[in-house]
Amino acid sequence: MRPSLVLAFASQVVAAGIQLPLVLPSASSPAVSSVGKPIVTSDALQADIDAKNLLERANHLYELAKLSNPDYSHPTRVIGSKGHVATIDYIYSTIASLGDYYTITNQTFNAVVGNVFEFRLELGGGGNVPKSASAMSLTPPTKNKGPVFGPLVLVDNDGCDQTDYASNVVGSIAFIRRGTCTFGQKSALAGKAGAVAAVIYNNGQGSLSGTLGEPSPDHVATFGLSREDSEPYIEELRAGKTVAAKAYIDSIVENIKTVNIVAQTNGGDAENCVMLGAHSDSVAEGPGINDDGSGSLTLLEVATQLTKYSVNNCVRFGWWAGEEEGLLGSDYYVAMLSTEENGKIRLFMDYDMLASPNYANQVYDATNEANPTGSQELRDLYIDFYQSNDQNYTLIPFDGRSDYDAFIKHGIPGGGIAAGAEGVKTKEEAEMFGGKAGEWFDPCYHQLCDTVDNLNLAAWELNSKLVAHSVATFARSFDGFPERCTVESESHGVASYWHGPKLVM
Ligand code: DPN
Ligand code: ZN
Repeated sequence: MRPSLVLAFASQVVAAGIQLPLVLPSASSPAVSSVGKPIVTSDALQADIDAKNLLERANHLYELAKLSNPDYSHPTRVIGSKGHVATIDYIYSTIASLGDYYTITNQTFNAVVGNVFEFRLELGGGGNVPKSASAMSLTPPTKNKGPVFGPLVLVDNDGCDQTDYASNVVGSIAFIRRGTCTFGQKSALAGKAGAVAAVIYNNGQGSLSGTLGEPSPDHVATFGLSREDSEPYIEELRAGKTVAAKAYIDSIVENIKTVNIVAQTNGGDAENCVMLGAHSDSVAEGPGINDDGSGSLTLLEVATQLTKYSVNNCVRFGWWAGEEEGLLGSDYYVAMLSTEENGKIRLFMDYDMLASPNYANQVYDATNEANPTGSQELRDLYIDFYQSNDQNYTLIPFDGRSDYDAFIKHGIPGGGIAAGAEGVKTKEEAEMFGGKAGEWFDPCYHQLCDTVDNLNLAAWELNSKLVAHSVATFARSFDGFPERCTVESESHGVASYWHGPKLVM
């Protein structure tokens, strides 16, 4: 491992330490297990995709999620749960059962998980409890997991510099405007300045919930609050009045180990790989059968069907853990790649949520202008697929909300599709795709009801055929697809509001 990678890793992700080296095709693997098989074609691999097989896998996955019931009182596949361990086992054993077609690698890493059990914020002498108050994910508890008291103190500017925290922040509850830097940075600066808790208020519409991200010993218990709920107190503070406040958070932040699984074909040019990924974990609140059981199972099914064929280029599948905690697994995987290994990945395709019940055919609007060259060619492949299947599609922001983020930030062309999460379907979209305008694409997003009943099988089958098409296309040839540029010349380190499913800024 090169020192520069260690540094890059340490500053980027929550997790640290690796138990198993990243092993790419082992020397002992048979060189080609696909000898004598026909070369894969898009039509053939697409024809192998059947909703019946996908549904069978989804039913099995739900049974695995139920293994968490004794600990969580409901089905979940959140990292650290029995349901997630069983998911990892299922993926591993399915690929292992395919014999020597793939080389499988387990990549274990440390992850931080948090749980907020209870919280309460009271503002003003009358003990007003603002409705929009939420505890940030990965927040530490208040002192001794009990209530703390202090005057609310308005922090200067956006609270991104230590000098924004005047001496009267000591012993106070720091009141900080959203913007410019991450929630985690604000919380740490407030803690360093001696605040007993922090409240970050929105500068835009609506409530504010997000994550502090990588834990720091300087973090203090931190809440998010809407602008509407904040305004009366900001006015009082600006008028020189004192606002008493009480904060309480009972939470834990703990370290666990979890696992990425990577399977690579033993056949095909190992210097030129097409890579695709999905996340194996769910949120704690539910079983995550659409998010991202659908993507994970599609990859498993495509990997299974692919074994009927030979490939010209290597195909590498990744199942990431800890996506819901902030893209931990994919961040870790990419950070651990040497420059040489990075250069072997010609492109990365992200498949997260393929079966949303009130679906839209969403293609990430990954342009070459803003992303590594080749991202746009991939985007256009998806557009062509939907068009040639007489399907409408929409372009959605490529903004760091899923596991493609680390790849594009490290120079690897990326893209993907999704069927939609908590976005609201417009009237135009209802005309394009059917379904209900005014409702979420996935009304069970991050909830207990993300079960097998939450899947749109027709959308899932079509999107799985799209996945098959993308795999077959690049497994056959990279002709016309841009060559990889060096990691350095193609790094895209622009800060974004999202890093995974939670706001960080
Ligand atoms: N699949 C969502 C999650 O893991 O929480 C993230 C996501 C949301 C991805 C919206 C795409 C669009
Ligand atoms: Zn997801």
